[in-house]
Amino acid sequence: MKRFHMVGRAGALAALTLSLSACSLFKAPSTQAREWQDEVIYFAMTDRFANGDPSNDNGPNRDAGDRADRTNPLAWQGGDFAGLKAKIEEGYFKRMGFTALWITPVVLQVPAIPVGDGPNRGKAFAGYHGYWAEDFRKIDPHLGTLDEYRALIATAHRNGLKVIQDIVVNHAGYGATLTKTNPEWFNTKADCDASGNKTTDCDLAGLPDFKQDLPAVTAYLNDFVKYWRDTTGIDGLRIDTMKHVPDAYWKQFFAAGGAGDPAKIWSVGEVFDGNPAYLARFMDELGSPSVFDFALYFAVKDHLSSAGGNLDRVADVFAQDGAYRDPTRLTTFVDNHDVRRFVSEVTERGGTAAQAAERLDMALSTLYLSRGTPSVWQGTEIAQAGLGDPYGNTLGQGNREPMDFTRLAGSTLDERLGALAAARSKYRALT
Ligand SMILES: [Ca+2]
Ligand SMILES: [Ca+2]
Repeated sequence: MKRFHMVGRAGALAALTLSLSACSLFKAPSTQAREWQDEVIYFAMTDRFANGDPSNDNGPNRDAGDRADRTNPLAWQGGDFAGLKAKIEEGYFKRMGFTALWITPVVLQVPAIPVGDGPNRGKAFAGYHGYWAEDFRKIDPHLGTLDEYRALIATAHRNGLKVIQDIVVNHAGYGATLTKTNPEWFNTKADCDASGNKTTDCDLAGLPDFKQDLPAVTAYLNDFVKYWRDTTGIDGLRIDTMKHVPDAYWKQFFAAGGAGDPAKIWSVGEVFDGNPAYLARFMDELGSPSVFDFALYFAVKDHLSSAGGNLDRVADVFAQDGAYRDPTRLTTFVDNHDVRRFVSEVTERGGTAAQAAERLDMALSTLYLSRGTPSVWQGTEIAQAGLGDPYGNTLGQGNREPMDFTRLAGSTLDERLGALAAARSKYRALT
């Protein structure tokens, strides 16, 4: 019990979770290999992590929007596979106890579009994040080459790191060539209006929305996932916008022999919803090995970020673990690239920067000493602030600022992450 005394209230939550998890496991043992519950994931946005090769900063040089521009938070910044590989070789992830690396999508992006409103109006808005595919089977040259991607994966494996590739099967990028060669593959406004399921059949932010129910589309999407799965050595998939894709697609995707067959590859889905019963459906009915624990995220964000929070609300999330056949399969997080960073949740509630770092430490302790696989967004180790998507923020204010490694010297969170990972590894019950 010593470990619980060490971490105070977070430990008490962990103890509660453990007892609930144990009940669930007894009720219905998981057939999923346990190994992913023992991983600790670091999430890097490749373009904003480390620039190992300045020669690729301007990508395919199609137009000005392809050029790296550090004065524009919506432009490419220069980070690449070479930068990630160098950091692995330097022991950066290992030192903090990470065992898996999730990177943003690697595929070729559509050209930049002009920003129509907000503080960055008139600037180029590029696919630096990777979620705007032009070609689902090509590497974006800003990040490097296919050979460099393979070298990154091989280096990761040599250094005890699994690699998780981010994929999108919900949509293509704005004006992607596929929308011209195969326009019938995408939902129209009329399809959206007529649909009984707006969540799956309407576009997100105007992005071309695939009709996964068409057999040709199902096959196309499955095939590109199998291509990456079977030819690069990746260990896992992070699946974007999962709730915006019809259930029938996921059922065949996760079935035996499917592109996401859990016997062949682990995956974690982004289901942006705070209701455990809704999240559970994607694992227990549709077959996803894991989903992100948005329920815990919302509680941690609202109740660990200020002295006025109510810890009961965090405990309430664990109390609903019975919604899942196996809650240990959830992937937990305190923030990510789509939400305000936890540090800014604290400061926006009136906390100081020092209090924000302390509260972040507490939030991470809660995660690491609870069920689920922790995932940590780049910048956490330096208590990076960030108000939200850079689209609506000026340079320096958003949640996807390039990593500033010089700030590690002034941070204790990198050591703390290492200590927490060591505790999880030593006391298996914590996972
Ligand atoms: Ca570069
Ligand atoms: Ca959709």
